[in-house]
Amino acid sequence: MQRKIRVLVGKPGLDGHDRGAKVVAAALRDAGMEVIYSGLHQTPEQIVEAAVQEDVDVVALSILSGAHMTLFPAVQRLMQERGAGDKLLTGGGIIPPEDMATLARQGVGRLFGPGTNTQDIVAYIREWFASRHGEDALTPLPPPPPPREVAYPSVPAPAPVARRAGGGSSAAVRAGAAAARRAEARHHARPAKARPAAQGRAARPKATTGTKAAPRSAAKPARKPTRGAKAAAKPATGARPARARAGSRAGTRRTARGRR
Ligand code: B12
Repeated sequence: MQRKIRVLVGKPGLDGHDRGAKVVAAALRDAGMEVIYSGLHQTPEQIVEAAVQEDVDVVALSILSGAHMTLFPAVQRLMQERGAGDKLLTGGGIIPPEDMATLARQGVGRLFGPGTNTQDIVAYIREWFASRHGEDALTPLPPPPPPREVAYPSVPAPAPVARRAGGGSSAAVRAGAAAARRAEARHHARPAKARPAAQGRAARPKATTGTKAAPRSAAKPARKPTRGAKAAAKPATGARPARARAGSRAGTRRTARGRR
C-alpha cells in the first residue's frame, strides 16, 4: 500500500544554524513526504519523544555545532530504548568524513555535508523506505514545483553626476591640487634672507597654508645650505662678510623688484 514517508527533521543541542534544516525540510516536503520540523534547541529526549508520538519513519538531524559525536549516539540509544530502533536515523551538517564513517559503523544512516544536492537526500530516503516497505509503498515523486515568478521592484536609474567644466574632479581633489600648487610656488621662491646652516631646523620657514599637501622638499630647505649660508660658514679670509653678501643679494633683488 502506498503511503507518504513521514520524516522528523530535528535540531538538537545549542546549535542555532537552522538554514540547512529548513532547506532540507522544504525539499523533502516538495518530494511528497510528510515533514515535521522540531525547531531549534531540542534535547535528544524531546526529539525522540516527538518521533514516537508522530510515528515517523525517519529521524533526520541537522548538526553544525560539532556535537554530532555526542548527539547522534544519544538519539540512537533513546530510539532503541523507545522501540524505534528500526527507523532510519540520518542527518547532515558540519561532520568530518571520518566521523561519518565512525557513526556509520555504529549503525547511523548516511550523513550529508555542506553543498549536498537535496535531491540526493530525497533519493536516499526513498531508497531506504523502498528497501523496508517495497517499491510499491513509494508514492510517485510529485512534479517539481514551477519556478517562482519574482517581481523585482523597478529601481530608478541613478541621477547623472553633474560635471563641472575643467575636469570634473571633486571639490576635495581641486582643493588638494591648489594646495600643492601653493606649496610648489613656496618651494621655488628664493628666501628673502639667507640663513646660516647652523640654525638647522629652527631656521625653517613656517608654512602658513597648505601644509598638508606640501611636498616634503618644501618643508626642509635648511638641510641644503643656501649659497649665502655656505659663505657664512667659511672662515673669513679677507673676503667680504657672508652676512653682508647675503643681505646685499636680498637687497639687490628687492631693489630690482622695486624698479619693475
Ligand atoms: C550561515 C552561517 C551562520 C549563520 C546561521 C544562520 C542560520 N539561521 O542558519 C550565523 C551567522 C547565525 C552563524 C553563527 C555561528 N556560526 Co556559523 N556558519 C554559517 C555558514 C557560513 C553557512 C551555514 C549555512 O547556512 N549553509 C547553507 C545551508 C543550506 O547548508 P548546510 O547547513 O550545510 O546544510 C546542507 C548540508 O550540511 C546538509 N544538511 C544540513 N542539515 C541537514 C539535515 C538533514 C536531515 C540532512 C539529511 C542534511 C542536512 O544538507 C544541506 C543542503 O546541502 C557556515 C560555514 C559553511 N560554509 O557551512 C558557518 C559555520 C557552520 N558556523 C560556524 C560557527 C563556529 C558559528 C558560530 C559559533 C560563530 C560564533 N563564534 O558566534 C555561531 C553559532 C551560532 C549558534 N547560535 O549556533 C562554524 C561551525 C564550526 C564547526 N562546527 O566545527 C562554521 C562551519 C564556519 C566555520 N568554518 O568555522 N553561522
